[in-house]
Amino acid sequence: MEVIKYAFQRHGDDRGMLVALEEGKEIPFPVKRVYYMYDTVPGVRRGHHAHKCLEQILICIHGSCKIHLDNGEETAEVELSNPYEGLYIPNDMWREMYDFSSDAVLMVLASVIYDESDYIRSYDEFIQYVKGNTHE
Ligand code: T46
Repeated sequence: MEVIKYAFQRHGDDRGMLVALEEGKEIPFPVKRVYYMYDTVPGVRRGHHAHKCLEQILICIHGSCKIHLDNGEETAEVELSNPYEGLYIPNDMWREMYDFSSDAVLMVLASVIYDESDYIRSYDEFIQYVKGNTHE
């Protein structure tokens, strides 16, 4: 599986660091929504779903966490531990977020507004859905 992880440009000077993200430049989709999670309970695993029509970039702006990706054929584990790194997650990708450090803040840039009907929350349904999409 091709994992798309960005290393955003860092603007550093003697005052510290700054990362700037612009739609159409660093972010390859219109940003319609931003959300973030923090105070994650130790040992918890979040996500456990896929989306039919949603592109996202996950940025762990503080602390660290890991992301499990599954496209129905292959899986990958990705660690996010730098505030200048972004993980791109396309449509049709099962995701789980885990191993959050106690200080983790995971910010997500999303291409569409929140829509519960876009979620596939059953893994079996996800597998059927991606098989259908590839006409196997
Ligand atoms: C995803 C991963 C990376 C909203 O009201 N608006 C929102 O935009 C979002 C994302 C969530 N919510 C509500 C819905 C639930 O009552 O916040 C609550 C927690 O959401 P959820 O259980 O879906 O959170 P995660 O961490 O399992 O998944 C989230 C996103 O939902 C999902 O799209 O890709 O982060």
